[in-house]
Amino acid sequence: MTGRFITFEGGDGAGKSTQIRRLAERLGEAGKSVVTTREPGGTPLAESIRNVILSGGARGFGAEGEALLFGAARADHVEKLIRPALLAGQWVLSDRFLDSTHVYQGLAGGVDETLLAALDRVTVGRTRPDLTVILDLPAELGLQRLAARQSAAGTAPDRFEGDALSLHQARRQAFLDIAAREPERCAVVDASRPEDGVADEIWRVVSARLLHPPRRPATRAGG
Ligand code: T5A
Repeated sequence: MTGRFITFEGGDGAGKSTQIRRLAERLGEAGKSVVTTREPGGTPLAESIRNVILSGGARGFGAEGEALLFGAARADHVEKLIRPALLAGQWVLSDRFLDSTHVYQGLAGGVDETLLAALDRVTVGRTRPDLTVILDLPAELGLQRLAARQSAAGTAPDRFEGDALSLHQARRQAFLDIAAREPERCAVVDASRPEDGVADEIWRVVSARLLHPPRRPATRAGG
């Protein structure tokens, strides 16, 4: 695969959609062909599963059943959109991916990690992110931003946004734990700052890790 795969993760209202838009613009100016997408969703089938889950219609299945639905949506998304785009050399920016399932359904939702790891193998195989940007901010601030957006648009919180503050806080910590375990893949960015500062830091991370990575010292054959 010649393209690059970047996922954005973090709590509700952290600014993922906003920052994906900003990064897509900058990568486009740098001459890259970019595809932006989201989870759950990204294909017609996965978008229909999104509607069922986020409306709360699948709540009765429990966290395990919801994890299977997220997995089914993801398998379609990877097969029909993400993998073909990467094979065509495009940069794919996804609003959420595997880590969201591990945090929302796993660490904070109680679904067994062994089951989730098996689901990952079936749904995405070796199509894993080159970089995951974790937008970190206090849960209260993310919820305030969402409340402001919802009151302006006249919409209501979805299936997960309406959860207790303590659960949102546990999710924030769970994303930070993933970043601590996988520092080579993940970069934590302070998302409590104004939009421009967050965008600049993400650009620095993408430039350093993917656009202009440091050259590895040449190894001598033989010796
Ligand atoms: N989920 C998802 C699971 O449980 N398991 C899974 O496997 C997956 C894939 C998805 C839900 O599903 C759950 C997680 C989610 O709860 P969603 O609607 O896609 O639902 O929800 P989010 O991914 O959380 O997206 P949101 O739109 O809610 O938040 P974003 O994208 O993080 O934030 P954004 O950019 O829309 O910004 C929110 C508001 O803040 C403002 C924006 O203008 C906007 O109004 N804003 C800022 N304000 C001040 N300073 C900044 N720096 C700002 N950045 C943005």
